[in-house]
Amino acid sequence: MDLQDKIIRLKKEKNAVILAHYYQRPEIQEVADHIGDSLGLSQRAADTHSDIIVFAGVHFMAETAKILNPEKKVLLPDLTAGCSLADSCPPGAFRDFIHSHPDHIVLTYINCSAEIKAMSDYVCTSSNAEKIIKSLPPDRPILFAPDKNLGKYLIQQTGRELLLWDGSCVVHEAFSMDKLFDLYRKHPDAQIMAHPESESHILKIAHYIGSTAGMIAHAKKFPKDKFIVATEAGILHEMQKEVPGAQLIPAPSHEDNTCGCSECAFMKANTLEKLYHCLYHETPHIDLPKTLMQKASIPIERMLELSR
Ligand code: CIZ
Ligand code: SF4
Repeated sequence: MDLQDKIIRLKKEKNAVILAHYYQRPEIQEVADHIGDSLGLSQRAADTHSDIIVFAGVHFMAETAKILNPEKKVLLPDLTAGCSLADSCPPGAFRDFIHSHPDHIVLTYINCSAEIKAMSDYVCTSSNAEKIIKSLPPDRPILFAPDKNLGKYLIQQTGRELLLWDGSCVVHEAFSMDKLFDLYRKHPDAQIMAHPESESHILKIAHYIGSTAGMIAHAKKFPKDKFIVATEAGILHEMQKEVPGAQLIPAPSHEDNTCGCSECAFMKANTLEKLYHCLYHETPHIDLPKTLMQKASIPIERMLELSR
């Protein structure tokens, strides 16, 4: 029996659910019960009846699943699967930042630690950020963290002034404008799609800007088209399954790596072997203090309520 069959058998025996992010390795996406973006996977985590949640994603995502299911075991195949964006917002410095702006509503992108969520009034993802901002009282100033690129994009989209934390994602800042122009010159009939964590010069030339789930939905409207996709290259696996007739080209990175595209090393820390071992041994798992989970659950629940 191969590893994928063993994982599928084990998850049935243990009544476990496997949630995989679009940026996971294809062989992991293939054994998942649900594949999605941060919002979709949080929603699946909130309504699961399984005893065990295996989160094939990064640490902050598994933490969110744990906060929504404090009584359940939440496994993460590799505990070192972190996030450069979450790391760019350390709790001590963020506490000082919000204390020096006590009148501001604290809105945080879900790509942050449980400690940051516990200091927030609302959490959002790139799928629902605009909707959440539009629901906030117009007379209150808003502080947004940790992603400054998404923050700038949201200011432009909503017309609301946001006080921004200076954080970013290495993967979405790795796209090369020069290489992208060269590629576009070779494929002038392609649509450029970009994630709003990308820098503003990339967003300026994009035909479509949206979350990972948004990009897949957009591609489905043009199933025979050609797309240059500026987000983590793992998304191409599920996108190609959804639009088999489309030509998908990953946007080029300025780094000279083997794929020529931008990959998240944290997401790729999870492997099929690690997934099997973590499900078999039920470790490593996410452990958080109860009071922290209670505080962090409030802004997450508000987000889920506003995303229905
Ligand atoms: O960059 C990420 O980690 C993204 C885009 C997560 C998500 O699903 O929104
Ligand atoms: Fe974090 Fe960027 Fe990786 Fe997403 S792609 S998990 S924001 S480092």
